[in-house]
Amino acid sequence: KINDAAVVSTPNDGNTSVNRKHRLAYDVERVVQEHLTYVREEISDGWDLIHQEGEMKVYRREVEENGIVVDPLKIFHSMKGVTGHEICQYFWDYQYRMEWETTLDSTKIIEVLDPDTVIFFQMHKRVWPAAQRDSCFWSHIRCISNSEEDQPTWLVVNYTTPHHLAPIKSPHVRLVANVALICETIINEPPLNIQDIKRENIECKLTYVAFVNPGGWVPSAALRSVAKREYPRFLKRFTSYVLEQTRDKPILF
Ligand code: 14H
Repeated sequence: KINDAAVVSTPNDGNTSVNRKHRLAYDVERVVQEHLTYVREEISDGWDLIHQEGEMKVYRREVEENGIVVDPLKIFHSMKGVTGHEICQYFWDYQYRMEWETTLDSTKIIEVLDPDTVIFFQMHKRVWPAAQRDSCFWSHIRCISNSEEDQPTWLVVNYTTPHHLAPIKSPHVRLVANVALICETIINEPPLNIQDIKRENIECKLTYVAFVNPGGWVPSAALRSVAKREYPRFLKRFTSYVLEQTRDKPILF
């Protein structure tokens, strides 16, 4: 049977994404728009800079809900040599995931909703003194053109959803997450001809935001110290992986 969603949708075509009518299309649209609205928000009172390394700045706001740590996290980073499209593609595409993820035991796609939206089921490593966590979330990649001259913004959103193929089974606890990676590409000293752009002329400004609820009680201090260590480690490892993978490949704008 031909997949209707795949036939009618036009992958990565920018601002016209509600032409794909899978059951989560409106959910995806709502969450994407929310991230786009807040991405430019300045760091204000209540956000602590918890890690800084080169261009990377990791901020966190301490928040608890019913005694459970749900600290929002924001990372700003800037790197030379890769485009936003490349960063987002490597983050979204499941075939590379286990090469840069160090906090997962497994990852699998349990449903393809359209060419840009899939549902993942992942088993996380047990890194804190608590039950092992799993997650089930839709993952959507999108390109948004802002103007004719500027490079488009690329983003990936991962957002928890229930799924009949991923029932919650004790002793595992389900993480609840709303995570976005948003990338802008800047061309420094643009040559007249687009074909002459070299990797040294390109720069990517990325924002990573994570709202993760551990889904059950975890000792606050342990969770905060794991988060403080693991988020910067993830971003460093992931970005150097993308640099290494793309170095000798043609630039993907
Ligand atoms: O964003 C990251 N990874 C993606 C791709 O695997 C999945 C992620 C996600 C997480 C949880 C639920 C759904 C989706 O978006 C990189 C994540 C790095 C995580 C660092 C470890 C943080 C430890 C604190 C977690 C608190 C939960 C007890």
